[in-house]
Amino acid sequence: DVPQLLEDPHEVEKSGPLNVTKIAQGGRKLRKNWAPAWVALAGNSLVFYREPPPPTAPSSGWGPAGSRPESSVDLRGAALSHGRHLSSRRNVLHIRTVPGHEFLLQSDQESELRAWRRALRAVIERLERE
Ligand code: I3S
Repeated sequence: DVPQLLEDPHEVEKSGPLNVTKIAQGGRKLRKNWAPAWVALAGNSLVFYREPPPPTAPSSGWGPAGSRPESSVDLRGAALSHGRHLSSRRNVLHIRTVPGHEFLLQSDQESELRAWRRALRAVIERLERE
């Protein structure tokens, strides 16, 4: 389902390119498949797009109007951890959601990954207080 956030770009807290792989689905381990993605953090969701938005798109960070996210996950109750034990790549972040979906996010830019970690932590903590 397309997040209602598409209509409310003000809720986008962060977006940008990351390398992503899903490593578990519903608690079941998956084979890694690293791929570049355009990732947006908005509301209580982390949304994955295959392509970045075109330069003509509003600066909200979303893909083109009506573009479909590849997938999205609910961050309510999610756990964040350093992913260094799960990958040989540098600057890796591990996310585990309540239903047991697990992702690794990676950037070659340490500052970028740190910014994502901060932003994700802030959203997860806000959801805990709600
Ligand atoms: O955790 P793993 O199994 O060492 O992850 C590596 C593998 O998934 C590998 O794929 P194949 O084993 O299917 O060839 C990937 O190419 C690597 O990128 C994975 O390791 P890193 O350390 O890059 O997450």
